[in-house]
Amino acid sequence: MLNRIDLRGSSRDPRGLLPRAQLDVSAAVEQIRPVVEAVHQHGFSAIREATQRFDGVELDRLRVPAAAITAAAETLEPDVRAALEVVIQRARKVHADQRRTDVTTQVVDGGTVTERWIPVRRVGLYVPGGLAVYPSTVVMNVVPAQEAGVESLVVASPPQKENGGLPDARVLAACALLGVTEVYAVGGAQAIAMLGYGSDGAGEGDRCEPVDVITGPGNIWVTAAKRMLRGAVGIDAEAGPTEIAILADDSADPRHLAADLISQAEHDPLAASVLVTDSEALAAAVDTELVRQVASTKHAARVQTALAGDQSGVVLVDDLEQGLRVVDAYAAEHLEIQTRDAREWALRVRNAGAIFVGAWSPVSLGDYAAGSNHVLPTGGCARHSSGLSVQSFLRGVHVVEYTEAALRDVAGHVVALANAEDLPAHGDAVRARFPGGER
Ligand code: HSO
Ligand code: ZN
Repeated sequence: MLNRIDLRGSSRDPRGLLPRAQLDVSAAVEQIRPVVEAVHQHGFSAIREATQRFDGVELDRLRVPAAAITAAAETLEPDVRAALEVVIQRARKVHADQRRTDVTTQVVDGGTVTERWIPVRRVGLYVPGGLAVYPSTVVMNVVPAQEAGVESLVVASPPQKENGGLPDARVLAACALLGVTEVYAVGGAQAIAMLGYGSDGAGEGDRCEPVDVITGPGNIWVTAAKRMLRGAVGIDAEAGPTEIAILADDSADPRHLAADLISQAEHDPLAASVLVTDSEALAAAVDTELVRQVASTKHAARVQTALAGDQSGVVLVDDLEQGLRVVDAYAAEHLEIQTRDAREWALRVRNAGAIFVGAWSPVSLGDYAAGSNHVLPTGGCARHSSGLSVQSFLRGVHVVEYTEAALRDVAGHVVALANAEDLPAHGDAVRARFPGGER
């Protein structure tokens, strides 16, 4: 079922040899540009028009009424509520530990630099609709923002025809459980534009003030709009179709591996499932398992498409050392290590959005209930970016405070460098304070 990429005996750099979906975000930017610009110029009327066109929903207001959010929590199935409560509590525990304390460095006598961590004031959290609905993504966006101390946070999620033009009821219920009251029934590029530029609404109390940071996953149109807005607002790492890579040796259980590969393929026909192994026998056993398990999985059609797609495959390597180079080159959103001494191998990984160690830490645990965050970099962005965290909502601001003596002491060096850069006025700004000379 999986494409086979045999790198055994190859000493070439594995980058470029590995399967990966190519998303043309730049082309998508050109397609959504008119929508984003229309929302910027015309606000609500443009959002209404786009919502009618893309979601088939007639929006009569932007904001979800408070009563609808409360009602969604009240009608939530008890098992889903209990699960969300546990998941929120675990995520809070992990993200609370990510809070940063201000650090003051005494650089010299009388000279300090303090790094102050200041939360951004207002954030917009995007929760996608599409093939699935994602109350868990509400948790993964909201919890780090709240733990960072963000004072104003809003959620935007596409309106669902089946829910009377409101976002999915479970998404609303998750908002209620987290204490989020500002929710917009807007999705796609128009939601990102609304968050970034702000928008008027249908009348009294129905407007969206612009935010400082937008986070959260979405489809290619959402990603394109975020790319377009970057700079005007802060944006988290770009999220493309989900990916799982597994580094496994012959100690791994093929039934588990197949189940895990299927679990992420379930998101999207473009999702990537990649197995990297030094065991031909394991590769064959996983393939047999995939055929067996796909037959009985609910979303067999899209799973099958994802697994058979060019973006998925089994990569055969000589040994785990080469396997490690391969998974580092791939920089998966999710990387499972299912080998002997899994923890040792995991410690050596450099590039991955999140790492799942050993037989009892599947990706779907992390998707929901490990306490870790599931908004993670895809498409190789794990080489340079991290998943969503408290840090995504903080800015480190240097606060500089020197005394007269401490400035006098370093003045000559400032002047020397200012002259070297042919910016003498910089030096003069220091000299002006010491009319009789610095010494
Ligand atoms: N695997 C997705 C997150 C998710 N899975 C939400 C289930 N619900 C991207 O990390
Ligand atoms: Zn998932």
